[in-house]
Amino acid sequence: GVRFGYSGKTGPKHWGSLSPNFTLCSKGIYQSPIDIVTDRAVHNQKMEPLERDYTDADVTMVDNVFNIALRYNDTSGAVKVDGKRYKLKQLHWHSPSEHTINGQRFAVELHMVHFSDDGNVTVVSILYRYGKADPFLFQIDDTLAELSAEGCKAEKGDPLPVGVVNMTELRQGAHRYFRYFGSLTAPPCTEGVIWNILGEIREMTKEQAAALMAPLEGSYRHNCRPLQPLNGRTVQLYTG
Ligand code: BO1
Ligand code: ZN
Repeated sequence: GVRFGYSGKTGPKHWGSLSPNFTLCSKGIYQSPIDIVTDRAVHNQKMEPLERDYTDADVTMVDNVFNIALRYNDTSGAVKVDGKRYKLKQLHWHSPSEHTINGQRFAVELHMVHFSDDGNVTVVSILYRYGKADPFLFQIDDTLAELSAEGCKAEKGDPLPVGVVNMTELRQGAHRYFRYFGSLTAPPCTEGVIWNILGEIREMTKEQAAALMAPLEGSYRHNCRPLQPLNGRTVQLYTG
């Protein structure tokens, strides 16, 4: 495939012209990420608490060149959005955060990418600031180190086994979240993605954040797409 980047000639400004499959990256009108202005978010009484039923899951870790992802299988559980089930397919990290809140950018953003049986996508996004350690990440420390150490030995995209991860932390905390309709934040920038951004900011240490980006080549350690225009969209807010 076409190699896109985050700076220079293959950077975000050029994504739309790198491949005919990427035209939405420049021509799309409902793109992600965005700045979430909390004062303009609209309370939606019809929204429900984000119901997630992830089970402890046997996952693999893959270096996608532009991020590090955990891959889940069909039995790992799902999130329910507007009554429809979206199965967890993969999760990955961006640093610094792609979404901002009232102009504030955070250290790391976790994207949990889900698909419905009819191919629709919803992402649950969790923002992190530097602080105390995130226990979820203890479970993948060793595999991250292994991925970093492998260097040229492993083919990019070859999955490494992680084993069973406990999903308790990632099932919790959606008493308050923002929802809006946007796109994938990386090529092909496909629209129709339902974004759910948790309102509660979590913490991880600087070392944990660095470990998440360490296997990536230099320029990909800053894998955040610039903010995209809102173009009249409203951000909805659920509070418990
Ligand atoms: S993100 O969560 O908006 N940063 C994002 C960006 C790009 C993708 C996924 C999430 N890419 C897509 C690929 C599909 C693939 C899917 C799931 O990821 O375009 O081919 O099936 O891994
Ligand atoms: Zn992402």
